[in-house]
Amino acid sequence: PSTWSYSFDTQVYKGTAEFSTGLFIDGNFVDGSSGKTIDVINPSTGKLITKIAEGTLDDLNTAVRAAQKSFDTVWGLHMPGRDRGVLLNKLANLIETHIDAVSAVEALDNGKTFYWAKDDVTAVINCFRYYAGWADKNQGKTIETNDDKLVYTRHEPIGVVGQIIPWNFPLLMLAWKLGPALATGNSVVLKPSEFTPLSALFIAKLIHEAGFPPGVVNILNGYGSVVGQGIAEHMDIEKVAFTGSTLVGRKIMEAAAKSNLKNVTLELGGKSPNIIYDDCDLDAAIEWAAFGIYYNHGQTCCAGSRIFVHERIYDEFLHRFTERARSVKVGDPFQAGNFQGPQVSHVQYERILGYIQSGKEEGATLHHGGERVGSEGYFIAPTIFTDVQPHMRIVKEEIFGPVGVVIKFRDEDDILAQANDTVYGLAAAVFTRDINKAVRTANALKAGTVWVNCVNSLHPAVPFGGYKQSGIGRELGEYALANYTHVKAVQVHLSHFSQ
Ligand code: TXE
Repeated sequence: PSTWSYSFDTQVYKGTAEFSTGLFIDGNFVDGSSGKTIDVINPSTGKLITKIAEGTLDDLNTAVRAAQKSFDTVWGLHMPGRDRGVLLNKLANLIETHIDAVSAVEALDNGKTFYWAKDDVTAVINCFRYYAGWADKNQGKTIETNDDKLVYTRHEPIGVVGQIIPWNFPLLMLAWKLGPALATGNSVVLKPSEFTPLSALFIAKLIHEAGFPPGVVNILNGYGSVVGQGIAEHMDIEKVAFTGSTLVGRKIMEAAAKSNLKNVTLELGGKSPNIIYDDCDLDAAIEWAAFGIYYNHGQTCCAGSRIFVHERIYDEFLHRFTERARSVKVGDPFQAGNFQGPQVSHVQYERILGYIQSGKEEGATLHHGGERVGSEGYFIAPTIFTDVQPHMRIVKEEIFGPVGVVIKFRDEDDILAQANDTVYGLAAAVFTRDINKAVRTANALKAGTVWVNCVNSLHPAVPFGGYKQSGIGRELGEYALANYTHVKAVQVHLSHFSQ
């Protein structure tokens, strides 16, 4: 397979990245069986960066066989957890050694700024180290029943697991998936998004260098409708973990049900409320609200896209929040000081502009932004809508762009009804100085995460996932280990026959 080599000569990073553009199967980079390729586009310019191998169903079968073989012979129950932990730590160290080059590749391919890409890669390293620590600590229990019985549980790896990840946090989602799966001894076939395949190939090279046995991690680029769907339908894949749209999440669950009833975990969309009470620290709340919706260009599943403000401070908030939105620097991801780069792809760019158009047509007020920035690439101005109604698409649907709606509320009852009026339930945030009100509100919100006086705060030890149509299961923390293990109960009868 071809090698891609790229010299970055930017204000924030100068250096070279080099890795294969093939499929990473059974410990080697190989060409795809069809010989076809996928174009990788730079979202800052709309121009081609390189081409990578496109995986097929044949390639998927080869990868699954390699994964199964590694699981049956050298991984799974054949390698002690301690040694798996050593490998995960080695991988984390290698990523740390190459942190600037990895971050630059992520920024180039995804469009997030180099600064924030490096923040992601730091979180990737922390995630692998966190799960390295779990590798020899995920133990079963002994359970008291009768005196003539010894009963215990074992937490056994599931086997070959499929993982399908999106483009908004290409590497972070890879780490959230691989970390717990490998710590618990599963072999993996992972499919990155066809929009952001490059950084995963870089990590595949480092996985090889770290010394993971061949077949334990297979990274297969390809289209969702082919390789992704193939993973969900595969009879020899025992579990599928997915992060992406709710639409595709449904397809995956359906495919799992129709094939081998594989275990499914899903992390899907959101329309998270940010609740700003009138007794909050307003300066801080404005900063957090802007971070909530404009961070990662709004392409965050937990983005605080519905900003609810108490009627007493609504006017002041809106005025100052608009100033804040105006000050967000949009532009070249490799220029220091820029906060927001381009949206990831032309499809997403069009989709977001479509939502902005729908907001105007449905009668909302486009209060700020709403237009393209510059004349090339997929840049969109930080945008604010006001005067919205609950039925409008910009209030109900996930836009996945830098578009927030600001909505008034009267009191606690009113805000809880409005905040929970959504099919999603991924995250929520509350801003107040009153601890009782904060906890009361947090308890009443139907969301997998509630942030108090902050937003978008993530930590590898803290579980993350959704209520309602935002998903099934929890990633991160100790909770994620359960996604990747079977619990086996062993009952040992200690005396002679008795019933
Ligand atoms: O996602 P897809 P898209 C939301 C967000 C965004 C919308 C569309 O609202 O605007 O989804 O984005 C793979 N079987 N999120 O269309 O298609 C695909 O190749 C199996 C929220 O890009 O869901 C990619 O690897 N897999 C989200 C992955 O699914 C399939 C992150 C995600 O892409 C498949 C991304 C199929 N039939 C988008 N079809 C979040 N929760 O963070 C596609 N894929």
